Amino acid sequence: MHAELPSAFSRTTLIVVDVQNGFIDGGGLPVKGGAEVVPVINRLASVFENIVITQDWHPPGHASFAVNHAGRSPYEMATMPYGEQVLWPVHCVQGTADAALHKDLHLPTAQLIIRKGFHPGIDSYSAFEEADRKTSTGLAAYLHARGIDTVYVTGLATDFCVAWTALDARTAGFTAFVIEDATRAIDLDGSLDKAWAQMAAQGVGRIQSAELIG
Ligand code: VGL
Ligand code: ZN
Repeated sequence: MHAELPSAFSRTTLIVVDVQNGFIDGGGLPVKGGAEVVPVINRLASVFENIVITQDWHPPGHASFAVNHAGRSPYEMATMPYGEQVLWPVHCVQGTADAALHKDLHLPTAQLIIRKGFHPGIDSYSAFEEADRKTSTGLAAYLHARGIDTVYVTGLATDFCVAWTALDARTAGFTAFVIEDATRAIDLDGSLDKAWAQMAAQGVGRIQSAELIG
């Protein structure tokens, strides 16, 4: 047996954020062009030895749903015990087709699915930490235990779950990139520009898939 040389990607993971029916046309919270990320992510997957998937996974009574706040409408702001929160249309309810991963995803080296947003009173955009900014998902410890130091973030939506995941990756000490053409945005009141500015300020790299897979 000869030792294998470590590949360029052995200390990296691809994070595939919330590529679920709920964020695709016809879903509860459709993101414009959401389905277009699937073939790009599938091509990227072929070079990654490690892939982590996230799945938005809400109970029906979740506090982020506008219907659970009397008289409130989707896309309004609400004050939660942990801070300001956008109220969303019902999406990705546990066990429904809306919460299922897109059927055309092909991710042979995916090894972990982080389900998030399952605590009824707390939203969770980030794969690392819930919106109360206290409750860890355990992802940072998992990646450290696997010897991973660099994350490439893809999926939906650029300005919410992708951005929060990339920012928290930096806070947890990882090198982090967002692969822009493998994401699509919701873009509420300038949220996309704001997210890119915040990510740039925290050292998140902004790259295109062609830089990794030519
Ligand atoms: C997301 C809003 C609510 C996302 C999830 O995946 O970006 N956005 N839940
Ligand atoms: Zn959600």
